[in-house]
Formats: sequence, structure tokens, C-alpha cells
Amino acid sequence: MSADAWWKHGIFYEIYPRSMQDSNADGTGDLSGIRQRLDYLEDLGVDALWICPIFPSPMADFGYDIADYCDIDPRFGTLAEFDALLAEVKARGLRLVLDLVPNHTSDQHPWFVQSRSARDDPRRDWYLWRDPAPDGGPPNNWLSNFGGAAWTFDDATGQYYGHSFLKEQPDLNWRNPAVRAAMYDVMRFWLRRGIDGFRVDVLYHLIKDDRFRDNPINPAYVAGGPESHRLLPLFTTDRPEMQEIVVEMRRVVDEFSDAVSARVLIGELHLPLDRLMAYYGRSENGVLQGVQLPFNFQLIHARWEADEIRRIVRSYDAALPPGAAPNWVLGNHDESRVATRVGPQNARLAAMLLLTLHGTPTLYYGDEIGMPDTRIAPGEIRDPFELREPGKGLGRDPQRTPMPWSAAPYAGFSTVRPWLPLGEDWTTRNVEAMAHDPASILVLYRRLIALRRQEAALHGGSLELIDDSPPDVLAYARTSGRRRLLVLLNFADADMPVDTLLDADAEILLSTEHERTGVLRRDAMLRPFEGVVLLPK
Ligand code: TEU
Repeated sequence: MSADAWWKHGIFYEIYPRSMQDSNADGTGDLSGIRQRLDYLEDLGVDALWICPIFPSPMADFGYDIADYCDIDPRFGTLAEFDALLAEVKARGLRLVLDLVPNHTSDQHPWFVQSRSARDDPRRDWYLWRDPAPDGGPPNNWLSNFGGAAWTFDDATGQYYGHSFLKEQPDLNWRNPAVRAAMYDVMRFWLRRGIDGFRVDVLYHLIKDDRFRDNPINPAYVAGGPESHRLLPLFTTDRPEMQEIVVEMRRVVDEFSDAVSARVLIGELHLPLDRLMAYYGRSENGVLQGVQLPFNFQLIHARWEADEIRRIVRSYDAALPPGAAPNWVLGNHDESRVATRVGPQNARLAAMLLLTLHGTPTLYYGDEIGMPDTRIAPGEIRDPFELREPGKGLGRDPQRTPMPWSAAPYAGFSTVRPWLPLGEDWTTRNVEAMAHDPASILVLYRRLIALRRQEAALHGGSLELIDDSPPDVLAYARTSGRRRLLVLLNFADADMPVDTLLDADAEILLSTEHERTGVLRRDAMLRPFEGVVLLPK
């Protein structure tokens, strides 16, 4: 088996650690809690876990503001508990990927504390320090992704420092070789402990324009959108120098890859398709030198229509460089949950799409039980993005609420009031209630995952779109060797005849409606929002 098989053919599962399982009754999830839930994850059938930041942090952005890259935040546990978790993950044949946040540190990180202490401090140049503009204002017009200027004035030394996010998250200066070396050592610290790779936070942000030029106005800005969208991030993201950094990072993980198992980089990249592709890196001797999995977020932003998804699949496939592995994702801790975006009636169809497309899927915790966004009362808002740009629907708390495990108090997540409220329907929508209910979405997820694992056509085969399908039906074939499966997805709230696509004796390997209702109908007709995987005879 190739060293890349695990991440190319496997399924990733994203854990938001504050919300998986609380083991010490403080209302916040932790590493021991995750360890307690490994049975569940193994049963579900996923292959690799990505855990969002667990490092010491003042939690201004819930862990994306790191004060020490080489330790565990006491709220989550200890290094010993991390090692225990990793050992158990490995013992089960699973993989573990951590979140690397290289663009910025916490303002409490010793590097920044030193850097801001004096203009001539040796670490001054580790961050983006600039003199005020002639009028005393910020050095240029750059905006923080969380609203307001990307510059904060520091009284003590009379200069501004740059931050793409909160002022508590100062941006590192990736033009400084010492910064790069330090971050690569952070990577080695965790790789040496035995992890399987990193999801790299806002990878495309690391390098900013060397001349600090103003960003241009965005002519397409829609009032009410995030403030940062008023400008096009021309001089703050995806700079040409990024390509060199991507190759360097890849070399670091490759130091730890061997013939049996490669270490992987997953890039968080919100970029147009052609620019996304650049992050696979250039090819040397047939091997791409960049990020193995540049996150493909297109399904998150797609209109939920067969034609639109077909177009996305086609253009993505056409854009992939030779040798590049595709990937797909329906949700994460920054985005409204899929069950809310596409509507509960489409959640099963979405599951089948994600798990039958060609490319590595990443699941977001809770999506497998069809969790919708949770409404957060104004007094309970925690997300700094929502607090800074209130009422625009940008808040990320709704998709970060605790996993409901059972109908026990606090859903079996904790024994005390959790850090964010439970979803309204947790007494019925929980793992225990669904685990043995054959009609549940959880069981559907398990069966889809098992089918994907079992069928080489699904986890490794080619994908061929079928164009002459009825309107509202997305159809594609997945083929490995001589085994050719057909996937038919009905996006319409109506029965849809598909007799042109299959012969009557095709074998149904999985139907979302059969799973939901227990009734298997043998006509060439899809039910509303039904998806099927078939083996044509
Ligand atoms: O997110 C990057 C980010 O800003 C996203 O909100 C992105 O702009 C949005 O999803 C586009 O649709 C990463 C982390 O995932 C997020 O949780 C952090 O807050 C942020 O970086 C800062 O580290």
C-alpha cells in the first residue's frame, strides 16, 4: 500500500475540542473527553481526526490565538494526556492531525511580548511593525477579517502592529527567516511526538506585500457583509512568495514521512479555483511539492442544485493538476452547518454526495447526526467575530455547540452547564437515540462510510459525470477496474424518473430513502431528495 493511501482514500473528521466531550466537569470539552469518544469514532468508521487548536491560549479567538505552540492548554489537558490520546488513536489504526496557526500568535506569546518591548528588541522584526501615516493614523488601509483596521497602535513604542484578525492576534513576519525556522521547529516538535500532519490555518495569509500597498476597493461589496469585504485582499493574501513557503513546509513534514506512511498538510485556503490549485505546488519528478490537500470549500458556498454541483465537480476536476488528490468538505467550525444551509430534508442527500464524490472527504463533528445551527441568545454569544460585527449573521457559535451524546443531563457532554448552549432538539437528536435506529441519519452516515471503505470505486476510483440525466438529478459513475457504480442524487422535492439511466435489475447498494423508511421500491424512480448508489447489471 502506498504511503499516501491513508489520506487519499480515508475520511477526515474535524473535532472542535471545546465541544466534543467534557471529562472534568468544567463545561468545556477536553483531550480526555475525546479519548472517551474514540469508540464512537471508530464505529463511525472515519480514518483520521483533525483537532482544532489545543495549545495554551488566552482564548480571545478560542485557541486561534496561541501563547505557546509546544504545550497543551490546561483547559484541554496536559502533554501527557495528549500523548495518551495519540497512543490510543494509533492503537486503533486511526490518524491524528493538529491545527497549525502560523499566521499569528497571541499577543501574550513571549515572542510578541518581547517584540513590543522595544524598537531595538531582537524580536522586533518577528511581527509587522510600521510607523504611523503622516496624519498619525494606520500605515495603510488594510482591514482585519474580524472588522476594523488591521493595525493597532502601541503607545509604548509609538508604532502600529499588523493583525489580520483580532488585535490579540498579531501577525508574524514571514519574511523573517528566524520566524520561519521557529515555526518549522514547532512543526517538528509535534511530528516527532508522532502526529500525522497539520491543518494549516489561513495558509494564504502568511506573507503580505513587501511595500505595504493599500488594498483596492471591492466594487462588488454588498452592504451588510463582513467589513473586511469592502476591500479586495490583493496585497494581504496569496502573495507570490507564498509558493516558496508552501514548499518549505512540505519539506518539513516530508522529513517525517516514510515508505509506509506519509505526513500530510491540509491547507485552509479561501481562494478562487485557479489560485487554490497553485497550492498543490509545482511538480518535480512527477511529485507535487506543495500542500497535499488544499481545502476545497466549494460545496459550502454552492447553491443546492444539481446543475450547480455538476458544474462545480466538472470545473474542479478540470482544474486539478496531474497527480493532485481532490478533496471535499461540507462544513467546519467557521461555517453555518450543512443541515441548516441545505435544509434538514437535504441532509441525507448531502451526506451521500460528500461520501461518494471522488476525493478525500472531511466531516464536521455533529453533521453525522444532522445537527442544525443552534440559535444563540444575545447574552450567550461567545464568538469575537459576532461580538465585533453583531447582527450580520457572521457569528460562529451556532455551529460550535456541544455534541449531544444522550438524553442524560447536559446531553452526556458534561455534568455542568456547557460553555455554549445545547441545540434545542438535543433530547431527541443525540447519538444514543440514533445509534440503534436504522432510520437515523447517523446510521446512514455509518453505512455510507462503510460502503466507501469497502468499494475501491468509491474511495479510489475515477469519477465520470453523466450529462443526460433528468433535470434536478445529479448522476455520476465511479469506476475502479471493472467495477462501475452509479450514483444518482435527486435534488427535487418530487419523484424523478431515472429509467433512462438504469436497467430494471440494477442492484441498489444504498438508498437514502430505503434507509430512512425501511421501504425498498424497485421502480426506476427516485423519491424526493433521494440518493442511491447502484451497481448496474
Ligand atoms: O479562519 C479563517 C477565517 O477568517 C474564516 O472565518 C474565513 O474567512 C471564512 O470562513 C470564509 O468563509 C481561520 C479559523 O478557521 C478561524 O476559526 C479563526 O478564527 C481564524 O482563522 C483566525 O485564526
